[in-house]
Amino acid sequence: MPIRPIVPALLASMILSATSSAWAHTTIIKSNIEDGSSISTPPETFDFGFSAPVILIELSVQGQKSGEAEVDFAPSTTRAESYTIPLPELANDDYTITWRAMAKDGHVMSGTIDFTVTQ
Ligand SMILES: [Cu+2]
Repeated sequence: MPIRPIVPALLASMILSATSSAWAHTTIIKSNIEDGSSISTPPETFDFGFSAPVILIELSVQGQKSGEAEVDFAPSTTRAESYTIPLPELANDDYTITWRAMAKDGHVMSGTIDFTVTQ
C-alpha cells in the first residue's frame, strides 16, 4: 500500500496552508477586556483594535443571566483600526462579547471574548 503515507502528508499540507492564510488575515490585536478574565471594576468602554483597519459589522454583549446588554452600536461605514464602544453598567454575570468585522480584502472575521464581572 504505497499510497497510504501520501494521504496524511497531503492533509497536513492542506491544513498548514489553510492555517497560514488565516494568519495573514487581519485579526484583533488589543482589547481592554481579556478573554477569560474576571473583572471587579467593569470598564465603561470596550476598547479594542485590529492589525489593520476594518469595518465593524457586528458587536454584541450577551449576559448569561442578564441577557443581551444594551450596547450603542451601529455598523461602521468607514474602516478604522481601533474602536471604543460605550458599555452599559454591567451587573455580576458571565458575558460574551461577539464581534464581526470586514477587512479591506473583503474577508469577514469574527470572534468572541468571554469575561466575568464579579464586584
Ligand atoms: Cu483576508
